[in-house]
Amino acid sequence: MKIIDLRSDTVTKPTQIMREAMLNAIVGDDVYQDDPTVIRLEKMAAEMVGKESALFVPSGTFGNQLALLTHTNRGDEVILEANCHIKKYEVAGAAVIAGVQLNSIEGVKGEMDLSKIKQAIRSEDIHFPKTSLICLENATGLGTLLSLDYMEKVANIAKEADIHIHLDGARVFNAATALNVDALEICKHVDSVMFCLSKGLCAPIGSMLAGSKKFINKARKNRKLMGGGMRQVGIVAACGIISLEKMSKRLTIDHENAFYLADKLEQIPGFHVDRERLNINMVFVTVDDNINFPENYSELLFEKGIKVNGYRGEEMRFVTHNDIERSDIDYFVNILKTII
Ligand code: TLP
Repeated sequence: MKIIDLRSDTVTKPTQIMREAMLNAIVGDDVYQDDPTVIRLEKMAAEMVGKESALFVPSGTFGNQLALLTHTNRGDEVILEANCHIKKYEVAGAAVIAGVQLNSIEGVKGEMDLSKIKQAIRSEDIHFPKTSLICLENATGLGTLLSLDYMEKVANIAKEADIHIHLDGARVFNAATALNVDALEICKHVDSVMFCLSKGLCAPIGSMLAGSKKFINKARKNRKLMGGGMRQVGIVAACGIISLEKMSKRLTIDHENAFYLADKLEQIPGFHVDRERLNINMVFVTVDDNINFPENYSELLFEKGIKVNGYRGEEMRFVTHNDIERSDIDYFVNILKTII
């Protein structure tokens, strides 16, 4: 039975072309910077986001935490949105690895108020930590987008205060697709960007951290410190090249499938899609209290070959990706109707 997995786009399997590329990849020792496939991937990644250099890292979390470690000094303060991945879902890595304090601002749809950012930047005072970084996320994990105009305004604030900006661009190619721009238009407003190859872009492993040559040289050493110096990793980087060349160009299909899924879910009485957060490949749904929604619904769906995250009475998230077709969506919605 085909498993239809709507939990995340992290579940995507490498494509047949990726599997063949892995088999044929020319490799070397990447800690010696000897792996031609990694070198090619890093060059391509840097160009696509308009930065001087890029570095292959094992995961998105690794790339974000490496960026924090490289941009800051211990005891500095970082400004970011309260619901962002770095704050919420990275196991307090910022405290453990970079040793920084997070100053989070509750945003609206992932967007921090500009005046609140300005207020959060510390002045010179014996009591205060130094504000050394602002982190943004685009697309956000809430399914929303930061506009180019907003990003430019944050960049101007940061420039004035001589602070760097790091972008968690785990889904920057989804953001670029939805905003109908090149990823480099988004990334020109930040000093560093992390983006994932292993989500909608289907690589089995890996993310990229990009920035200035100086920043990436420093990050390369910090990557070693964090245990992320990998050896014949061209075997995986070969998939990343296909992610960038090919898979980054097909994300519209996932987005259109998310809209299709949203339309279908809205036809179920008592189901509500958050339309304002329907921009990329994520559909957020709430269900009216009076709907008889079985608590073990994810188990019931799994019996029919569908994987979703467990329902805890709050919002549900369904994510479309390369392994989800329209017929899978039809099947899922029909099964869902039968169990409620
Ligand atoms: N997000 C995962 C979970 O960790 C929540 C998901 O299923 O969406 N930044 C953003 C915005 C992310 O959404 C994620 C993963 C990461 C960073 C971390 O990437 P990985 O999983 O490669 O460490």
